[in-house]
Amino acid sequence: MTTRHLALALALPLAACTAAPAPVDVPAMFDAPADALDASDAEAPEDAAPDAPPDAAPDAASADAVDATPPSDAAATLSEAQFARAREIYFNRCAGCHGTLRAGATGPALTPERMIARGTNFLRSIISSGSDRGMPGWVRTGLMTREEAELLAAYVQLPPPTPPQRPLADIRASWQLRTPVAGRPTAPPVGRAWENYFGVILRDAGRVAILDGDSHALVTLIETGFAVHILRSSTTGRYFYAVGRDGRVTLIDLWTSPPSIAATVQGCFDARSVESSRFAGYEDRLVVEGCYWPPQYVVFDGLTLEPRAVHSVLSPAITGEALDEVRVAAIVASREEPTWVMGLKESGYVGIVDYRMEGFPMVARIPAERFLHDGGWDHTGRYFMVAANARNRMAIIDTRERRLVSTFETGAGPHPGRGVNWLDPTYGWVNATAHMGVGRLAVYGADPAGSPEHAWRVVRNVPLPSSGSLFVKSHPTSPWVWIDAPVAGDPSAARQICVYAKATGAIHRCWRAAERGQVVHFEYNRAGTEVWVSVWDRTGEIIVYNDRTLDEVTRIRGDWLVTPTGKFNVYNTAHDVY
Ligand code: DHE
Repeated sequence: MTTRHLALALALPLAACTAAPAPVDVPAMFDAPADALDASDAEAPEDAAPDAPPDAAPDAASADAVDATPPSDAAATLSEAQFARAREIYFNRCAGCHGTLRAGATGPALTPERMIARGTNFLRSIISSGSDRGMPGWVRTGLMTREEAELLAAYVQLPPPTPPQRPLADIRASWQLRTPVAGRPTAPPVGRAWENYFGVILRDAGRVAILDGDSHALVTLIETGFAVHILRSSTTGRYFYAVGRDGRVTLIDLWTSPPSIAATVQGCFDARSVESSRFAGYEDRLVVEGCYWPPQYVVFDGLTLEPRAVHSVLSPAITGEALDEVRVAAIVASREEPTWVMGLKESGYVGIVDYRMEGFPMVARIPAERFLHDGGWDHTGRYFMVAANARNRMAIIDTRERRLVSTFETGAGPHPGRGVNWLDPTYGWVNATAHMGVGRLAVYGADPAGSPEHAWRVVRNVPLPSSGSLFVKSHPTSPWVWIDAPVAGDPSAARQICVYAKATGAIHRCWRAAERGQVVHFEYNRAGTEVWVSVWDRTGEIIVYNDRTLDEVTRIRGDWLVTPTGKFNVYNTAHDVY
């Protein structure tokens, strides 16, 4: 056993992670620490760093886990077992925002130099209590014990370990075809409005629930494994593709009774995005997975998930800086041509993959803005609008001409999800983003044909009661835009919903929707008459609202409803309705 010294030993018991999701096999994924890593963080998003440490007072959520050892500000020594445990916690909870190699992106860089300068007390405090700029209070919300926070505070002061690559042969070895195409139903289930099914992610249960959008009843539970992040529909809607933080892709067939897993494969060790082939003639034929680690995209057969190709996306940044980590963030599928369009987070390029070509190569890399994250199409399906959230900007890509049209500032930490398209009474077609770091809905012009003078400029800055928003949502038939705030520092703000009125350009109403957890992410039913919202808590709920009156229709409950997050209606997801 080796011991990793910074200064003083941490007298920490290895705490069991009672609130952690089903474990992913992280230790197998990493090699020894890369002591020789370039720790330069000149381009890392410093501006996302919290200004001051929050109060480190212990809280009720972690009371059971309180260790009598007085917290120390001295740097730490971690035993090999502690290091392995901290590495797993980091991977499960922190890598998404701060990067596998800790070079920063949505969250600031956590390089050893910067972390040692911050000191153990500061680090323990911010890990425990969070910040009002989007950093969750992990101990405050009960998702980490104090011991785990202490371990992490030490871990981030040490050099990050180097994770392995994942070549096509390894991906192929993970592929499991449970039901060949010939063994599947040839017609949809009789008497089921399957195109109004919802796939609901039960994040920490490692499951996806399929619900009937007409009756609100549970249809079935699918064992998808660790922390599914999003679902996307195949173009016909028959299949859901689920992608998890462990890089596993699950193909769910909605035509079996009940819906079931047809195939699985693991293209990466860490992933957030998946998308199907949407161009005419390619419906349901191909699917692409965007990896966080390794830096690559993987193309699979859309009906079987048989791996077809893997391509690295590693390159220097648009600024010329060398990079060790480039993550594939949002992916959208064009209907104008057989391409996928993907934001390459750290490098700042938007890549275009032509899936009509042999080997599915990336045929264009458009310099846009660094730290690209989430986004979606404009109402025509020509422009890809993607948030560079650590740069406080939106970037607009013309996918037809394959060029950057504009970038513009919207506020601290824009996070639109897929965004919302609607016709504003003054500014023509617009889109909008709320923000993690400021209480503001920024409505921007997105109508270069009809209202060129307003296109790609913020036309309305609408104040919101708090920062901490992640998603906005609407439907073509709706008078409203729904806005959440799940990562607001104040727990009561994190349970709030606001509704913006398209007609008046102002907030119509805000209300507290739950008494526990965080209220997150919206999805409409197929008809656009109901909105589903998650109460993200171990005792979770789905609140269903009438979209016209904003009245509650029902609360879906059940002991299976553990930590519901994203919800995806089959029809709306297959048709990119947003
Ligand atoms: Fe997400 C979308 C990455 C945290 C729920 N999330 C996305 C996308 C990316 C991303 C790149 C766009 C995918 C696409 O369109 O192809 N998310 C990340 C992170 O890196 C981050 C910040 C930290 C992490 O460790 O993962 C992160 N995301 C979260 C959450 O904490 C959420 C609320 C709950 C969870 O599952 O962890 C969450 N992200 C979602 C959802 C979407 C999403 C529901 C899809 C929105 C949609 O309507 O399409």
